[in-house]
Amino acid sequence: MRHYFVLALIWCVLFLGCNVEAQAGDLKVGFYKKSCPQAEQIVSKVIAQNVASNPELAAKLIRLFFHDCFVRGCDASLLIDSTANNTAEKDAGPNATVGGYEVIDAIKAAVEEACPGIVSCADIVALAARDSVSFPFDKPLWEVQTGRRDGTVSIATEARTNIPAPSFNYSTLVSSFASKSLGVQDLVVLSGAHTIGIGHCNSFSKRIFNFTGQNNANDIDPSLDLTYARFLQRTCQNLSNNVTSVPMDPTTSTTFDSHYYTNLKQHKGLFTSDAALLTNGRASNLVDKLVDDGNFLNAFKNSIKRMGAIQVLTGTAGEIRKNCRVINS
Ligand code: HEM
Ligand SMILES: *[C@@H]1O[C@H](CO)[C@@H](O)[C@H](O)[C@H]1NC(C)=O
Ligand SMILES: *[C@@H]1O[C@H](CO)[C@@H](O)[C@H](O)[C@H]1NC(C)=O
Ligand SMILES: *[C@@H]1O[C@H](CO)[C@@H](O)[C@H](O)[C@H]1NC(C)=O
Ligand SMILES: *[C@@H]1O[C@H](CO)[C@@H](O)[C@H](O)[C@H]1NC(C)=O
Ligand SMILES: *[C@@H]1O[C@H](CO)[C@@H](O)[C@H](O)[C@H]1NC(C)=O
Ligand SMILES: CC(=O)N[C@H]1CO[C@H](CO)[C@@H](O)[C@@H]1O
Repeated sequence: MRHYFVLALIWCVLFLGCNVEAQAGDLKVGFYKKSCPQAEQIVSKVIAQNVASNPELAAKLIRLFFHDCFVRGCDASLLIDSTANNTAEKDAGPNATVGGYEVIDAIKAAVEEACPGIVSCADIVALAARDSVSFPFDKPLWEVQTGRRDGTVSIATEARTNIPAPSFNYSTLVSSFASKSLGVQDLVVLSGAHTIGIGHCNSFSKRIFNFTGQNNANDIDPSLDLTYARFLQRTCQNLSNNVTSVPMDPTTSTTFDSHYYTNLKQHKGLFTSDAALLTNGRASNLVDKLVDDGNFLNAFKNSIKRMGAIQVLTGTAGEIRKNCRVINS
């Protein structure tokens, strides 16, 4: 008896087989092969229809996946609407600029029509992120494991405490990712998603207008390229501007490539959290390697798979939501 316990414990420690990742192993590629063979095709079709006319959607959807996974795991809790009694994750500050919910609804409607009650919203989010980012490449950039089930809890304050802020430094970023069983490599690689999409001025304006509390046009974060900082100042105008946005990768803002790392090395990372990746030797070495496009895309495959397995609900846990915005009654 005791023997088995010790063996189980060793298994647990060696393979992180206990607790948080206990069910991650239950995910697999092609989970719906028998139960809903058209599922993945439907997702990619609806995504193609939407992304073709709206390339910015890819950034929205991969960010949606990240914000979902970092709060209660990848369980589509971010999709749940607030009710009279509950302020949900999507209505928390960090989610203020998350988008793409309508496209998830459209996919869910199409999938429900083909196979009612089979495909989880959480899996749709994971597939939609992959397919939207991959669309310009005409081939899937990474493999998506499926078999996630949907959570039944969504609490705004949990988004505030679990989503890393753009003001985070290296050590707070590392602990944020560690709390989701992700390492330094994952942090540096997944931050590369900032190769697409936009950031609003108020996410970085302290760096260009009020870095040390002087609140003047020369109070600029010294880790920021000065010419770039001046450009950002002209674009943003003032410290409280929350309407203007800038591309995070100024040169190739809709192309999913390794250019994020090139920018970083030129001190043009937009957020403190981006610049922070150069403040640690190990992370900075990784940045050097990831400047190579092939290295980046390969590493991204692994890290996004790990992100997609955070605290997943599988088997009979959770539910398959009928409407991604509402917990089944
Ligand atoms: C490392 C910690 C991270 C921090 C602090 C962070 C923070 C932010 C912030 C503040 C924005 C801009 C929001 C706005 O102003 O509208 C943003 C945008 C974005 N983030 Fe992150 N992020 C992080 C990691 C990630 C990860 C892991 C992914 C995906 C794998 C990701 C994907 C994106 C994308 C694609 C956008 C652009 C969204 C759009 O264009 O609407 N981020 N992030
Ligand atoms: C809100 O809470 C009240 C009292 O606890 C309950 O009667 C009501 O059914 C709840 N409404 C919803 C929409 O959950
Ligand atoms: C990082 O930020 C945390 C929280 O704001 C702070 O306590 C810590 O001193 C900072 N670390 C460094 C190295 O600046
Ligand atoms: C500038 O930064 C200082 C120190 O962080 C802060 O006390 C002050 O409120 C900021 N100024 C404005 C206008 O937000
Ligand atoms: C800051 O700049 C934005 C964009 O130009 C503008 O909408 C806003 O009114 C300005 N706010 C202040 C306080 O000047
Ligand atoms: C921007 O800031 C203004 C003034 O502080 C606020 O009323 C408004 O709700 C904010 N808008 C967004 C999109 O956060
Ligand atoms: C899309 C969405 O629901 N955004 C919400 C995020 O949270 C803010 C509050 O901080 C709401 O105002 C937004 O509506």
